[in-house]
Amino acid sequence: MARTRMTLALRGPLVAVTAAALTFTASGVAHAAPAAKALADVAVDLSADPPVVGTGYGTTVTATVRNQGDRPARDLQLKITVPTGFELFGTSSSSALPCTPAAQVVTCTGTADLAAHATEYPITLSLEAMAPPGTDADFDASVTTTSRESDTSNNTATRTVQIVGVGTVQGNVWNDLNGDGQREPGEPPLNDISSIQVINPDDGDGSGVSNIFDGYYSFWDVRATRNIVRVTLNGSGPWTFTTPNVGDDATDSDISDVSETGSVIIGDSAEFNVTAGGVVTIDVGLVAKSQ
Ligand SMILES: [Ca+2]
Ligand SMILES: [Ca+2]
Ligand SMILES: [Ca+2]
Repeated sequence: MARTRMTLALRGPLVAVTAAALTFTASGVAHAAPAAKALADVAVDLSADPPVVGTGYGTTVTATVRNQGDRPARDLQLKITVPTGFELFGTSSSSALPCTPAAQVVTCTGTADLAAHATEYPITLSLEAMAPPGTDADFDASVTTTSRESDTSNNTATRTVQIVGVGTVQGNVWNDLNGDGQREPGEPPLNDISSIQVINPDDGDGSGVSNIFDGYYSFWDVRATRNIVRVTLNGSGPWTFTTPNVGDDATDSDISDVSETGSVIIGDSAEFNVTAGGVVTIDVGLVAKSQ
């Protein structure tokens, strides 16, 4: 009886392949499929400053155009639409993509092809907020090229800019002589801090002072967002923070020690909300370090 022999359709060493990458001829020899045609792919991003603080305050919005495709992009055109509520008073751009504002639309036209994998110098709009606090406004950008693109879903971008009001953050710094965490008559004001800052924990922006007088500080233009107060003391100085939040919020200290090194002692308040036109009081009680 003749022996039956199984034969494999493919000869030669077995290789792991992905179906899409290779094709097989009748002889079973693998060939790479032709690569997809290289195309341009322009894209735009918009970025903006943190929340703007109300009418008359300046802000900037920046557009970045890049070609993430494998072919140059011809005849680049970028349009940025400025929403009502913002007045445009300046545009900064490069000679490769110069911009012309007309009413609320800025049009930028490429003067040369944008090379594959290249990014244009960013276009920055200088603006003034005209809308009242509480307004949200959308900036829109769109970029086009006459070159064929592999993806057009990334040719537009929108960025919402929030206009918020400002409020006041103030407080007293005092020597908590009896160490009970309460500010009482006869306990004197202190100016002996390295700095006091008001910081938005979401974006890290804020403002600060290094000198105060009569144990009193005040920031009257704090954005109406979440904030904290951060107090820094000289680590080799005579003071440290008293126990915070021990009683009546009107007279206790609101700063907790968060870190100490040889050179600085840092204390933070809890987060609080500043409202437009509102006043928040954050007091800072200090005690003499025990010897
Ligand atoms: Ca694209
Ligand atoms: Ca006290
Ligand atoms: Ca308190």
